[in-house]
Amino acid sequence: MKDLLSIVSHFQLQGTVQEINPLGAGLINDTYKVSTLEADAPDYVLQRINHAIFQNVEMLQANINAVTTHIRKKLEEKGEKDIERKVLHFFPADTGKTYWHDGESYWRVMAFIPNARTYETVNPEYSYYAGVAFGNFQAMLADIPDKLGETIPDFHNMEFRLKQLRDAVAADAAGRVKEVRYFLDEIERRAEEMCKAERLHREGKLPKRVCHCDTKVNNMMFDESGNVLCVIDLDTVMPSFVFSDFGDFLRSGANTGLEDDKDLANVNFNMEIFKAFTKGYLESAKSFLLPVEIENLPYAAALFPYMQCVRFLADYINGDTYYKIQYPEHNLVRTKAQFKLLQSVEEHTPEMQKFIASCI
Ligand code: GN1
Ligand code: MG
Repeated sequence: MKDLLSIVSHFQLQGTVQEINPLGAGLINDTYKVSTLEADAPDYVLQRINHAIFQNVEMLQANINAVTTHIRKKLEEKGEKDIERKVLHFFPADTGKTYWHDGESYWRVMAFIPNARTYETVNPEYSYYAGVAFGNFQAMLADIPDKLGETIPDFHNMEFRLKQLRDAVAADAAGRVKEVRYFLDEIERRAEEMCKAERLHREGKLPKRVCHCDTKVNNMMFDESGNVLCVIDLDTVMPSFVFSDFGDFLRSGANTGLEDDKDLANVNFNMEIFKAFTKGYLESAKSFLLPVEIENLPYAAALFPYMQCVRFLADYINGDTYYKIQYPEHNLVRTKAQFKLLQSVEEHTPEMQKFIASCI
């Protein structure tokens, strides 16, 4: 606490810090809530940026600054009220930058959004709102004047993720390859089909747009009555295929089980959630989506459980160097759950295609 207090003291904040407690369930950064004593002083969120993963903090914060500034401007133009709860607000440190380097770690502070919450699971009604919100998020960023950098190069590039997995298999650093052969074979069987987006892009048929790239349900804030306030966790906002945001939401939101469910019978793809989310997303994104993007939304729904399966498995094989784990087999359990989800998505492909056709 004392160390955290001294870190907070480098930021230009109002009020006296009363306590600092862990917040949220992210797998990458460490997040804390900073509560202030005075009723009229806001509370804050303090985050230690995972510098091993986000190696270019300057670019990271420049991207976030560009995105939040642009969204704030859009909200003002629309005459929205309560803008402070609808877009993240980062505070400068005494260096003038929106991060502070303590010699080892990088830290940043944003306003805590009051009377708002995140969910780990959502019902169809909330999924519909989430669909509208992520579509709006992409629409608002369609004309951002700044050129955003790739904060994690090749983040959602499926060819690159497969290469990482293959490299991990070749090195077999933790001696785990022999126990995961089944999953490696299942992954390879689908590899060509799953790299379709990269191919379409090379052929000039599929554009990159500014996307959020981490649209897990728990990266969205809702107010007391269930309205979406804003999208959080902006570290991975970068140019990508729209499939990123569509697919990654469903990967978490439409999973009837947990991302790391040990009981695979719990894990299935919930078509009610799919339909509600897709309806909302198409309502707000239809105006800018190309036919090739709309046609491939069922592919996107499969791509993200697949990609996450590849990423969790690569991390397991590497000896758990990327994701936070709670027990030694955690990444393998996650791999299995994502693979089960993928199989369920695959079974629902014709139904998804039919539903999308009915929306447009
Ligand atoms: C990570 O930071 P968090 O927990 O929201 C990861 C995502 C994965 C997700 C899996 C920078 O997101 O890409 O989909 O875990 N973020 C990064 O739960 O790798
Ligand atoms: Mg998060």
